[in-house]
Amino acid sequence: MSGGIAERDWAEAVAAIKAVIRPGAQVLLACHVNPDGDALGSMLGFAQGLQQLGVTGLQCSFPGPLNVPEPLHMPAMDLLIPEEKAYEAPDLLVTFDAASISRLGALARRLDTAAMSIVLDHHASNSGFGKLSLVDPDAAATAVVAARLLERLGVAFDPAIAECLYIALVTDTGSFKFDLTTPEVHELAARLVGSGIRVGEISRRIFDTRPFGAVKLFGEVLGRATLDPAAAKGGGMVTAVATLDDLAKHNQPGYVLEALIDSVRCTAEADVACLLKQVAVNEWAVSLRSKGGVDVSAVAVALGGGGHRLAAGFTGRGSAGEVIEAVRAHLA
Ligand SMILES: [Mn+2]
Repeated sequence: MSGGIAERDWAEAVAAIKAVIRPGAQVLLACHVNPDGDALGSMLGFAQGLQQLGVTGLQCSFPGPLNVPEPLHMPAMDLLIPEEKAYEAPDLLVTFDAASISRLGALARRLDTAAMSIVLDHHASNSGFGKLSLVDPDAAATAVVAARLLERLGVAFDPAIAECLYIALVTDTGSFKFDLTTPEVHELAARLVGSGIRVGEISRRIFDTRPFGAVKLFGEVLGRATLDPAAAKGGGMVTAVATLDDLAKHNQPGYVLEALIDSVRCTAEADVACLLKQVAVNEWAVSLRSKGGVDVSAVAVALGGGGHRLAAGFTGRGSAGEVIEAVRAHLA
């Protein structure tokens, strides 16, 4: 279970963590801005594993306001502290699911001040910005890497740890449907489920619960979706645009749109799906998906973002039409 990560790197990570199992040690865990299930779940699962080992002075944080969307509420959220309160110079910093320094916002400064830093991630585009980087692009989730390290440390998956890691795994694998859903993923899931967590309840909460206003909102945004069969070298691209006005009209918070890409990307006639979620005037959070014909992370990286071959994103600036045209041009 080395997963492409060198044995000496695992050993160094284990040693770095054992070194902070002592009173007074300051340990800061950080995940990326606007955390998703994997970022938050791998971080909070790992945090509880460290607590089980006897690590005490533990903080968890991410950049920006500490708002966690309700579907992602999970155990150990009481460990979350705002970025301003994070240790200035922790003994150990561990980052989760952050593909680049910019994804850590102001917390990135701790990479310079921390005595030791470990980067846990699975993005191929990760540049390895920590003193030690455990990055496995073949891992379905950062939680897979985090779980390997916890198991090497001898941590037992209790239900609270398991729930966090399971949420990370189930969200990043699209409920065990995506390409990187390996036997190892299912074996890890089996160990997590074996702790006694309730997978039906977790899945309902995360994937199958949505306010009626969001159902109507989805219908409206999907009703305006457009199909461009010539885009992506003839593979086809489907595009949908959700504006702040759409959210306001249906009185919905932005996070309800996270699930919308799944309804867009199922379009049979398009290899590429592109969803624009308005953040501000002329600013869009753009999600890209491919069924395999195109490496959308290359497009996202070219436009200032990042991600995986089949799922990536970037921040688009300009009108919706301009942003879509930029994506089209990079797919041509
Ligand atoms: Mn991830």
